[in-house]
Amino acid sequence: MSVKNHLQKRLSVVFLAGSLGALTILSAPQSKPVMIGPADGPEDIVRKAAAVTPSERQIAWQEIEFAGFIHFGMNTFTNREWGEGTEDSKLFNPTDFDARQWVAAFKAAGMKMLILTAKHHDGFCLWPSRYTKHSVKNSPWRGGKGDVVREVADACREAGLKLGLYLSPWDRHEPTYGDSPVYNEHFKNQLRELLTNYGDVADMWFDGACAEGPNGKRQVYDWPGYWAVIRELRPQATISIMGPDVRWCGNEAGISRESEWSVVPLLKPIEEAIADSTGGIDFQKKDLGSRQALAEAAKKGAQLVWYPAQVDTSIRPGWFYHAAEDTKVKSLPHLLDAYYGAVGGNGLLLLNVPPDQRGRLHDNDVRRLKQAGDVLRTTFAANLAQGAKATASQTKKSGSYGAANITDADKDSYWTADDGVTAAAIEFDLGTAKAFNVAMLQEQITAGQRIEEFYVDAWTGSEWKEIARATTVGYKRLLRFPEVTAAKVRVRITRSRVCPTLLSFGLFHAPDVS
Ligand code: FUL
Repeated sequence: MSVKNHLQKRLSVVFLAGSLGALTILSAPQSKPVMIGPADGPEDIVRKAAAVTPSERQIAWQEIEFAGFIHFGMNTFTNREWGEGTEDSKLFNPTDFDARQWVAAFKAAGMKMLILTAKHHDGFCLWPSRYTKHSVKNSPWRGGKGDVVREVADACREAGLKLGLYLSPWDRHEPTYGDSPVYNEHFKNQLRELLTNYGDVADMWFDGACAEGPNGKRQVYDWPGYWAVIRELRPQATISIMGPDVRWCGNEAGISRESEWSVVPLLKPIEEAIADSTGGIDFQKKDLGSRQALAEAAKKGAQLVWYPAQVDTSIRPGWFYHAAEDTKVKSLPHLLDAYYGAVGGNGLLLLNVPPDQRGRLHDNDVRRLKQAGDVLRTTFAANLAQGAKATASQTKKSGSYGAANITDADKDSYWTADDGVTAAAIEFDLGTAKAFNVAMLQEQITAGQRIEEFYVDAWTGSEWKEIARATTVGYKRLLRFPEVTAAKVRVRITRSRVCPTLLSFGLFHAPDVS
């Protein structure tokens, strides 16, 4: 399979019009889908879209913001991206393995989770699985007694980083692959090992690559069965990409959409949609969740689900380590662009940094991670709008939804307007003139995603001047602009699906890195 075909495989989670059954497999606390159909008018559709809210596990996932990906395994030693599955286990032999070094470098970047390729497509397992010989237990590393998953899990726990695991369903080594029910059991067994023996696992990450096994038959994955194992053993874990909690953003280049809606329409229940590979919604589409996209889906009958975007990209051209790419580590501005686009665009940034044959991250990558972390820490150390006096043009009359909630230190209190009010302005009086070049908005996503268009203006002393504008906000929107000095700033929300909410507003000063 070419890389392109393979990518298409990953992204061809596509949806045909079909039965709209309930998500029986998914036990609480699962975000509830809301149905839309041809009888719904445009206002019904947006009202229903605004009523879709995230599950607890999706909120916890979103708060991670920035995570690190580790591609490490047989390919590291064969200098490949995709192994055949026929490689000798003895080739796996890191000379100076140090999971703590990975974790320290990720922490220095400000990442809060590490996702490890426990098994890539070649089938080599980084833990001593009982269910295959093709693993660390038959390698010379640590005399066959080593366990990469254990050392990484321990290092993450010590450092307070969440652990996620990538387990490739496509297994080019496993003889039962293609004998669908047998392989599905094998895969579930491996999942059980990973989810019971290593403490907490915050995310399971599945790629969709699929092929024929040695018997010449194409493997049919039992996605609902895999998910059920995860829900049973780690109910708080999210299931990413080929899963119901987190979707792929649609590219591997670290590029985010201008308008990233977490509520998207599916034309089938998600377990059918994931299993399907023919026609329908394509996650590479530019527009997944606008009013127009929703109206199109409603014509066919669809369910609206909370399905936020993950932006996965590598710090180098490849996912695995290749010495030839030591000089091709992404620049600091490039990484910051990916961060602002993803984390500041209602997504999560999953940045891959591959360890080398020593089992350590290369100095060039470590240095870059630290630089990125230093810049982000400096930028976000002080919110210049914290404590600013906030006044809204309209506030919901019943309850405690005042604009002061936006700039207070309380993480949960928020401002909202009365039902039916879909445009509003909030003024922030900073007290004294302050210089800033980054603005941050957050909606209260527990109440859904609502804002469709807004402007940020600064008071020049005699008039309001627009300094930034954007469409969606969702969990977080970050906007960069040339430095502005002002004592008063205003957010004008000009379009919202239903009355808007604002959880938080921030102004920051980012150092120049060009
Ligand atoms: C892809 C895989 O084929 C790549 O090797 C890599 O693991 C990437 C994150 O997902 O689909």
